[in-house]
Amino acid sequence: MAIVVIRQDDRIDLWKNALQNADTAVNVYSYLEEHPKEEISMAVIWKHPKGSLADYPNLKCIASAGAGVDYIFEDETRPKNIPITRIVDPYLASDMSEHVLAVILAHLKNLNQYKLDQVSHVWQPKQYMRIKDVTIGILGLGELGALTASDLSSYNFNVQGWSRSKKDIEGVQTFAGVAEQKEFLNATDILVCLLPLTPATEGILNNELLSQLPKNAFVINVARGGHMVDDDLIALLDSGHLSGACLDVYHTEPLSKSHPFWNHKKVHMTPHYASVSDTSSVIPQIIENYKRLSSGEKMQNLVDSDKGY
Ligand code: NDP
Ligand code: OXD
Repeated sequence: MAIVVIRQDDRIDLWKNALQNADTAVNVYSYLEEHPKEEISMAVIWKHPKGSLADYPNLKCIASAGAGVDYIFEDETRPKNIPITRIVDPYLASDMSEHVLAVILAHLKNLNQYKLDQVSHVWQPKQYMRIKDVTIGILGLGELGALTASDLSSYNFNVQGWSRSKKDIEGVQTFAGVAEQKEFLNATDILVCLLPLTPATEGILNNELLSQLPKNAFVINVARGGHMVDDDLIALLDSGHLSGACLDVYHTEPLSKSHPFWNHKKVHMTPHYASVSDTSSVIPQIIENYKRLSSGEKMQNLVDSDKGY
């Protein structure tokens, strides 16, 4: 049994070495080096080249190096009927919560506009908003959404959240399912998307949904680009229905240089870096799962393949 690390970014050696250092008894390979493919039982992957998982005849587990697993289900050639695990980690959740807080405060206090004004040498004081007057609505109350919601509540924001099944989070008003979505949206000043990307949530941030937000609402998408219908967002920003959007994720990453988001004054962008798996924190859970896989025990942080998250 052995582990292969498959990812196309410059963190592949970091991941391989971190796994190896965590347990020197385990054989860990990068998919870019010569390695015995029939020995591989676990693939630790992040946005792998489609088709690459099919190279391993004895693969028993696909371990996502991030929280999201949409890119795995998108690979039709992946081995089906083997478990998929994902990352659930306190730093991944708290980093996301901190990112969302930073974006919200920058919006309330007009910091993005002041930066643009500075570049143009414009002195133009603007009305700011107070935390107590703002209602944040979070789509998705899972590992990241639930912490973000309760952290924002502890800062005295009015916070509400929407998920598939009903939740009970102190200080947060919760809504569930399609039947309660409208009430949730109508009262949301700042919408934060923290849903997984699945067939049920693809394109959910469309004209129909975003139009149900009050005029001047602000949208934050830190989940996946596939949730957003880009043209609908731009139309609602241009019509003045939405006051702005802050995006961390895009349909294609990196975003193409010609995409209209780059030059849109109401769109603020970060490069899919809201919250990133920290190897020192997440490697132990992957090694623990590898040991459980080797001994036939149930692994942690399993993905429900029927739900797709
Ligand atoms: P979880 O699986 O823990 O939570 C998902 C939440 O979404 C759950 O509350 C779930 O409801 C809800 N949900 C799923 N489908 C639906 C639906 N059809 N209708 C309503 N609610 C739904 O995910 P995480 O919190 O760990 O992560 C969320 C996403 O964040 C990831 O999938 C990833 O795409 C993104 N992410 C982005 C990062 C970045 O840097 N930008 C970093 C890390 C993650 P229920 O609880 O009822 O099942
Ligand atoms: C993740 C991500 O899903 O980084 O972990 O987007």
